[in-house]
Amino acid sequence: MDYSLLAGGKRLRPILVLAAAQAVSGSDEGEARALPFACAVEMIHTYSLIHDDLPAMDNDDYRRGRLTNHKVFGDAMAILAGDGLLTHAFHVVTQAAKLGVPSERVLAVAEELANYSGISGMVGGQVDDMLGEQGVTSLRQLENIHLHKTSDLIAFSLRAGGHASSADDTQLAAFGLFGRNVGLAFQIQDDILDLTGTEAKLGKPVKSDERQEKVTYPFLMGLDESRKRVVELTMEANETLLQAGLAKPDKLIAIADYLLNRDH
Ligand code: GRG
Repeated sequence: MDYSLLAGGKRLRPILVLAAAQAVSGSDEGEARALPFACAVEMIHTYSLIHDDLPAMDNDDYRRGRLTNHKVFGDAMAILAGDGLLTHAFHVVTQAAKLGVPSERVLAVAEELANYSGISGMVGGQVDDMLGEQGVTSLRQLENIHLHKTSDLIAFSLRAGGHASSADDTQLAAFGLFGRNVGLAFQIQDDILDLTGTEAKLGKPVKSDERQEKVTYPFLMGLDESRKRVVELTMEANETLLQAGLAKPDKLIAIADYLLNRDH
């Protein structure tokens, strides 16, 4: 569990939890109360990466700059490390009550964590992805997979931060929408960087019939349209936040802009 959890990674989801808590409360105190939710979402994210890397799924050898969990500890221990992180995340969520988060908010976060990461969220998205691996042909199908695989956990992160600072329903809804759009933009940007990285290595454009077997946004929309979509989604996300009556949305907006301009 420690090997993968402490391997690094961008920590995007926990950072979003803390920034959302601060956006509502306008103070660092909001961030401190949200810390258990931030840790819990990173545990869920890390478990999903460990399981996704297994031979029965994506069969990857490297993750976060080091050998994947199963390459070092074997498949059985990697499955158990994922299971352990998934279960422990819910324990960690409950600890927020000891930091002063009202118990009805802790309960709401536990319920949302189960929904956003579970069968109607991230796990459901992974199932659709695996079942449709050869058959994804439309943008709508692709978008639906990424809304669950990627956006749901990001939307959860924002809403959890909001709950820690007792956000109202309008603010929670705005966080959900911001997370949806930023998550989608993040995924499209990932696909763009994958393709442009490959092209840079090859020193020539990759033709559509030579592209990787996976259907991606640039594959379906082309590079220029994909880049435009990332900008549109980010602008829409930021607009949503500015209308939600937040005390201090600056950090969240800066994160969305940073993701828009990232090159790795
Ligand atoms: C196995 C239940 C189960 C789910 C797997 C997260 C996932 C679902 C699969 C990993 C593959 C993938 C590309 C998913 C899309 C989400 C995504 C972009 C994950 C990588 O997140 P980053 O870039 O990773 O935030 P770091 O390492 O920086 O935390």
